Amino acid sequence: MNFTKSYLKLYAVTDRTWLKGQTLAFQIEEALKGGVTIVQLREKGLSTKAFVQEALAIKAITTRYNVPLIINDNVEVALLSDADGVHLGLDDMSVSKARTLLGPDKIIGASARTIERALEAESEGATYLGVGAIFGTTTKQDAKTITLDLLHSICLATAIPVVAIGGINEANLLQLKGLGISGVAVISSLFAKTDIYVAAQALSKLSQEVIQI
Ligand code: TZP
Ligand code: MG
Repeated sequence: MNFTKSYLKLYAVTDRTWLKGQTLAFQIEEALKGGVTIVQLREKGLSTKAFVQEALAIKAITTRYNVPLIINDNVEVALLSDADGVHLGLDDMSVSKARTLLGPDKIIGASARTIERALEAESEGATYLGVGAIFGTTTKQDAKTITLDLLHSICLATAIPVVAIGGINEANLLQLKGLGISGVAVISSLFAKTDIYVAAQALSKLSQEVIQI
């Protein structure tokens, strides 16, 4: 996979809270049909073995759509499943260590909510930044919001692409226009919906309006 920032346009992060009796594989394929451009497997309770098995199954789907698969938090799972990359929060492995383990070609996303952290992650070899929470969210209990001004400043300060995350939905997405972001990441405004395919289509159209090419 040859990464370009266009892969970040509509970033789907999975959440078993919203399975509603469906499988994750089904939900992810609906999202992909609707226009999702990158998928992150976010699993907080699985063993390494189960996480790897799931990643291998989902990778077979994302590969058919030429969409990168990112593993949340866990570099070991990313290596064992040959996923396209990882996303690391502030409590996870350092970006520099992950870069050493994963090599130059894998995607490494890093969470940042200050300019200092953004620049540090960039210098350690991050591929992109996840910045938020932008709007109020109940999906991540400890997520504090940052201002749109700070999001804009981080985009200006760094050379790597920025994905906005946190509380983003069809009603507020266009507020992100002109800030310099390369994509929007969503959980509940996609996976909590009854029709994930339709939700992805709508979010995809709106994302096109706000991203900086
Ligand atoms: N990181 C910052 S906010 C957030 C994460 C993982 C949750 C985003 O979920 P939602 O449902 O799109 O607000
Ligand atoms: Mg994390």
